[in-house]
Amino acid sequence: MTVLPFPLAPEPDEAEAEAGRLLFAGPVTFVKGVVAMSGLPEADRLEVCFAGRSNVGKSSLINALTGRKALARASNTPGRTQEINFFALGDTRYLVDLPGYGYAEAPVAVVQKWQRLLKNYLQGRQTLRRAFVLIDTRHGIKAVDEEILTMLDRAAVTFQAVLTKADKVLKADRDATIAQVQGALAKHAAAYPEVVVTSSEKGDGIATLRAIIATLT
Ligand SMILES: Nc1nc2c(ncn2[C@@H]2O[C@H](COP(=O)(O)OP(=O)(O)OP(=O)(O)O)[C@@H](O)[C@H]2O)c(=O)[nH]1
Ligand SMILES: [Mg+2]
Repeated sequence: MTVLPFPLAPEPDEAEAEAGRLLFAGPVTFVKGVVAMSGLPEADRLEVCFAGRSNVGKSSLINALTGRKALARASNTPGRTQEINFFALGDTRYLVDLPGYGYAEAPVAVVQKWQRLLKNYLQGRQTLRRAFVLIDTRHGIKAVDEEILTMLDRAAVTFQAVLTKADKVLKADRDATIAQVQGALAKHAAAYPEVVVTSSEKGDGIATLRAIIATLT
């Protein structure tokens, strides 16, 4: 059997799944919404962030992970998240909900401001341990995603591809997107070599992602 590079992340073992379950069953609190690099909370703990095109499902995924319906503001209106939102997971980790990229419907000056902040954050945050880059299972990796992935390579920030909204596609289409994503990741030095397929709606991949976050050191 040939082993594909960038395989799907394996199911967590019992200990990893339990670590994830316990971490996310504990307290999660909104810390602050940040609009400028000067507003970032002190870099005093491990941090993971959720990046991706506008409307890909970043805020929904944070809600699914934490089991809270409206911790992060999710909406059908693209461009919903306009700040960098910090959530404290216990006192050991920050979860960071980012504004989407590739969204063209807001005034240009406003969009440029978020995009600059987003890029400065992704390139300049010492404690950022992993960036989860969300990819819509219906669409795969697009040019705007490539731009961010290349930036993460240059900044040497490890990123992991997370497919979202898996409930919206048939298995054959899902498999085609997985293959497209695997091919695209092969060109990126900073790509973590496992892909996670999720549905915030149905719960697919949520236990796996919790375990990944809980076992990061
Ligand atoms: N069916 C389905 N819909 C989803 C899923 N995840 C998110 N959505 C929907 O997709 C839309 C966008 O979700 P958000 O979580 O707000 O997306 P976002 O990436 O935070 O968007 P911005 O903050 O605007 O960049 C909402 O209508 C969600 O209900 C999923 O797993 N399955
Ligand atoms: Mg959002």
